[in-house]
Amino acid sequence: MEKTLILVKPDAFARGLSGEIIARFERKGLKIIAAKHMTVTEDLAKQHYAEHTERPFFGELVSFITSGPIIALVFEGDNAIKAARQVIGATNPLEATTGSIRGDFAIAVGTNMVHGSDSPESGIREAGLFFPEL
Ligand code: YYY
Ligand code: MG
Repeated sequence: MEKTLILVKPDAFARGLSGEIIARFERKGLKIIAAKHMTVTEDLAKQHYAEHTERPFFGELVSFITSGPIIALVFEGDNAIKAARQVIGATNPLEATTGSIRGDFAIAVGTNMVHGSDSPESGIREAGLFFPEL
């Protein structure tokens, strides 16, 4: 079974949509195996988004994800990575389909509500970063 790290990002948390968002992954059939309320440190943000270090938006990405409290969760299930990314929708909320989290709740790519791991390997790596005890 695959693991995916899901982050309810600061925009979603501040808007009071955590419960709505978490419920969508549960309804899809994914199971929560770890969850916590936290604020991401700059160091953790840089490790988590290491693949984007050279991108022009990296600075904004790090400052946004560290800007306020989030909820970090690990969900487990068959094909958890693809299933979760389907629930989340495309990176640009304007291209995400209605019915997905980003399609329903977001407009701007920089504030797109949720993170989900993009491969089984990144799921394991990212889950380990946020939940070393797993
Ligand atoms: O995995 P996902 O979150 O859908 O997108 P990534 O390509 O991994 O980018 C991570 C994160 O960076 C994205 O959720 C928003 C932000 N971002 C951005 O601000 N501007 C872009 N052109 C691309 C991504
Ligand atoms: Mg990604």
